[in-house]
Amino acid sequence: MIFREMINFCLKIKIVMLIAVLFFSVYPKYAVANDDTRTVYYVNATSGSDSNNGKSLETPWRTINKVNSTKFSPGDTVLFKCGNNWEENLVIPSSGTSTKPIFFGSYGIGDYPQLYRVSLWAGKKYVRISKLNMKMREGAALSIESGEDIVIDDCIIDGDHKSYNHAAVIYGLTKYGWANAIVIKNSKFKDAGTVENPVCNLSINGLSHNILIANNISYNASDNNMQAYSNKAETGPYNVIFRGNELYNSRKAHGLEIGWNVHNSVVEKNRCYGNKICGLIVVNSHDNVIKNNIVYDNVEEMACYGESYNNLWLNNTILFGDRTVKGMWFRAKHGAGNVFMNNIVVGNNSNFPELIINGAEEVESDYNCFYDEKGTKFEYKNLIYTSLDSYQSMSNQDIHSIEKDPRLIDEKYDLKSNSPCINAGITHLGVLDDFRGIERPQGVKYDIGAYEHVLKFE
Ligand SMILES: [Ca+2]
Ligand SMILES: [Ca+2]
Repeated sequence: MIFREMINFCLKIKIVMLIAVLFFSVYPKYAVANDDTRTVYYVNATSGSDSNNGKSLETPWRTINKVNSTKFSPGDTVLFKCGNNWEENLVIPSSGTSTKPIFFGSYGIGDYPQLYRVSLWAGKKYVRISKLNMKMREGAALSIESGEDIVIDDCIIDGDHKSYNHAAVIYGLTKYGWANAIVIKNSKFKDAGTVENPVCNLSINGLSHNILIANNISYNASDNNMQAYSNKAETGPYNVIFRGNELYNSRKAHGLEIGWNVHNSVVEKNRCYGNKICGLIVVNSHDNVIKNNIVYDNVEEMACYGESYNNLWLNNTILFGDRTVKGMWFRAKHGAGNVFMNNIVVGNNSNFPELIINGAEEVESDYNCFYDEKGTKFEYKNLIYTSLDSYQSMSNQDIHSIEKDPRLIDEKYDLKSNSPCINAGITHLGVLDDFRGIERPQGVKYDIGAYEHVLKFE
């Protein structure tokens, strides 16, 4: 008992440290140049001319080639006409400064300006890009190479069913340093690759850190919708946050893969559904927190593979759909420090297990709610148990967990006011709020699942 408390204490210290790291990271402040010295350039594919000065709506440039070959000053703004199409790549030619980023966006009304690849190569800094539609051609639709302080906001990143590369890539090159302080938010990723040559909608590769991927929608990638990945431990992405994204219908792989040498990262408040394999998977990665996600109707809902350790799986809501054959699956070679707590797993078939812990017996699983009206199933050390009671007594796991209908509100996955998950979780410093951002705990204790029930006085 004392040993377990010590582990919990160490975990808490670790979480506090992890949170401190995240808070003190420097993310871009979304500043947009707004002073009198900036120059605004306009680009119009139908009425423009590259012999114009580009500096007014009446005298726009015509081609992206003109943009690529111009040296911009900090604070400058380049706007492309909505509804226009360019069969040209945009190669961001200049960096801004910390107080005067360079801005690329659109003007007028209509569909976002459509262009081919947008590339930030060789460590561009202080760049803001919004309201552009980037299409994959001969390479990624969006490439960020060793950049710093870059914000992509409200863009469309279109894989266009091509497999030249992932639709969007973030990576570092030793020559130019780590990709650092990169934000992609409020954007739509879609249609990367073919099933014969699967690629991802977004891949965050080696030498990347302080990356925030927030409130995006990603669907129809042929491989993973999104992933963070490195083939070397020393270049593994860290301090990557996937927050509030909706990831669905990967055609061949997972919704989100934290795969290979990713560490000290956070996956929270995402919805992952209808993906070909897992909704959310962690492979050969460590010291990550996976919390407040809603994962449903994937073939395997959530999984932990390979040499993965010290990952916290907290307050997730996992629901089987018609295609689902596994709920939470720990198949780690070394499971030490993997904690599975405050999660809801609802099955729909007596043949399929809600929880599997095989080859990863150091996993600590407790304070969860399991339910399947057709029959729960637990697999532990390759033995099958068909009730929580028998699994508990043989494994000494999930001692405080419950086997009850969590009473979820349809479609919202919030808890009904008579849910047994209310105040049935354990206090965990790794989770300070819920799926919606409501502070935990409400009432006397933490709830189980992605939602913290709020008492209403009506
Ligand atoms: Ca079941
Ligand atoms: Ca509560």
